[in-house]
Amino acid sequence: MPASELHIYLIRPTKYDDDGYLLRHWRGVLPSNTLACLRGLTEKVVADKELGDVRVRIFSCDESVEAIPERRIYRSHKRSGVEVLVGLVGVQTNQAPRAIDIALRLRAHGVTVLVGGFHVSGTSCGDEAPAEISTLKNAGVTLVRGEVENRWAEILRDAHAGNLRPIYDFLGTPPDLSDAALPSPDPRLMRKFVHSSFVTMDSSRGCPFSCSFCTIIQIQGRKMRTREPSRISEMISSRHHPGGIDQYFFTDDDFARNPHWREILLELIRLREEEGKPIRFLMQSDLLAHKQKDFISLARRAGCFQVFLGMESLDAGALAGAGKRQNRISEYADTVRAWQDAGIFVHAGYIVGFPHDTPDSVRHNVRRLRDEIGVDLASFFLLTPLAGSQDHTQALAAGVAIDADLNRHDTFHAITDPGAMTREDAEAVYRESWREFYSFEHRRRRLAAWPEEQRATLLQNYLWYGCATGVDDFHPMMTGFVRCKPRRDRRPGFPVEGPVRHLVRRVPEVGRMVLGYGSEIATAQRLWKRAAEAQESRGWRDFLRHLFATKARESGSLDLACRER
Ligand code: B12
Ligand code: SF4
Repeated sequence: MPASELHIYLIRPTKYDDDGYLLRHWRGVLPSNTLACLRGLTEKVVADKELGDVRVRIFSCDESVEAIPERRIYRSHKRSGVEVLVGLVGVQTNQAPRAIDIALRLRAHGVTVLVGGFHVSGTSCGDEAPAEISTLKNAGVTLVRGEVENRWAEILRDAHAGNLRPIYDFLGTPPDLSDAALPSPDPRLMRKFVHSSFVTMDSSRGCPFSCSFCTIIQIQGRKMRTREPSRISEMISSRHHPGGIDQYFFTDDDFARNPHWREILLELIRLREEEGKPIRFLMQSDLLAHKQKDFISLARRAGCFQVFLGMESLDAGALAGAGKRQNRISEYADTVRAWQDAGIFVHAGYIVGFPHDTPDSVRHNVRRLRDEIGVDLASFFLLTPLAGSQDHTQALAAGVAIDADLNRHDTFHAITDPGAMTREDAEAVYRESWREFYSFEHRRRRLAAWPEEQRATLLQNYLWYGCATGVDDFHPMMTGFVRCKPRRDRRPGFPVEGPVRHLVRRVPEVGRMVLGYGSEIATAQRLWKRAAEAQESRGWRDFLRHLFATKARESGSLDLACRER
């Protein structure tokens, strides 16, 4: 007889570091949108009574900031009348090894496990499936490929009836998103992030372009699918309250290609200007967006404070080779200026390791990105043939030697020998790129270009990026603050150290971390002072006031940047 209670655990696995320890922090920075999406979908299934009278409990866990409640899962699993289902969500390729280890542990206790996300979606799950997928299949784990909007109820019904299929494959038939359940961030989890009032939201999915290194187009498609603008503003409006949510990360890969961008921005402007809700957000956009009439000005009025632009390279051959034809290097500087003039920071995505890149050409171009193009922030990625991308298919077909350890497929490790460089050269110049770009002088110059409110936000970003790359030695998008290393939960193949030995390892590490943070904070203090000298001088106490103010700071006003140039 089917159970009368269903306990659904939605877990975002983390990844391992090179020493086999979990990558976990006391506080995270960027929350998982996939986790919030699955939670929203599950809540809707329950609200619509799609599972009849079954009592459903939902628990979400982000392993990058907390431990998986394994004991609680096993206890629920043993209770009669309770069915437990664990969904490992948003599993990217670099998280696949960790996801497999969790799945096998849970399966050994007989718990029902499902795995979804970009790795499963981007990898063949049929007879020719690679080893990691076969391991999951053989262990009785259910694999879910593609998006589950409008399909989650069906899967949950199958689970409840004990009829889960080994694979649900929705790839190639992406769902309509117009009225789909909205992401629902868990308030308990939000408190584990530095900005507890900051959440994610995807207003559209898909991308019309065709870059060869990108997985998105193969999985979410090239046709844009979008949520109804009214639903987005309804949600933002209802969530926004003192102590609630006021900062958003629109995770759309290209917000400018959302056919409803104008309506969404106008709705946000109405919320800000008529209802006095000081919403702020950051978004991703393409390099042509500034040519869309009103796009930048409306984005700014709607509360956009940072835009992420996928510049990828300053080598025209690299862009052409990767099929990124929409990027025109000769226009980069003007594009950046257009955003900055509107009062929006520009954050460039930049890839190291294209076939023609050499250590010298990378160094040269990173300096150009910093000095000529003048972006405020940059995130560097090593070119990686990620599962689901055209580059991956081609590399497999060409027999390219790819590092078999998926944990390293995180764009922070070189997993092939990129063109003119060895893996070691590529990793060395990659790490140098972070240091070169974030020179003291560049940060000072960019900070001085912004008024105090925005300067504080930019300095927070510099602190986070400095701590991630300089102290943790990880990509900022994977890190948070204060690294934790649970002793017992180590990657299979690495020994679990005894308490004393672990202490001997951790004490100097923690010491170095404290000193590292201290040095980053001291640099931030100097930067603040030096940047402020160019303008009306304000003290360090003002910076701290801004730093620890988690609520929106701009109270609806549009303080346009005064610039140094
Ligand atoms: C926002 C984002 C982030 C955020 C948050 C992550 C998140 N998942 O929300 C942050 C900044 C943390 C991040 C970091 C990174 N990211 Co990222 N990120 C994205 C982005 C732009 C949007 C994610 C999103 O919200 N998608 C919408 C959700 C709803 O789609 P989804 O995840 O596929 O989930 C749906 C289905 O897959 C399915 N599903 C998923 N899980 C499950 C589980 C179950 C049980 C079921 C039933 C269904 C199911 O249902 C969901 C709803 O339909 C994607 C690109 C994209 N368009 O998705 C890249 C993307 C996921 N990221 C990517 C990468 C490479 C990274 C980084 C390695 C980059 C870096 N060097 O730092 C790090 C890794 C961090 C880590 N170890 O966790 C790659 C992953 C490719 C791959 N094969 O691994 C992507 C695809 C972009 C790309 N370059 O191709 N990322
Ligand atoms: S890299 Fe960006 S622009 Fe290129 S296809 Fe992917 S999402 Fe679109």
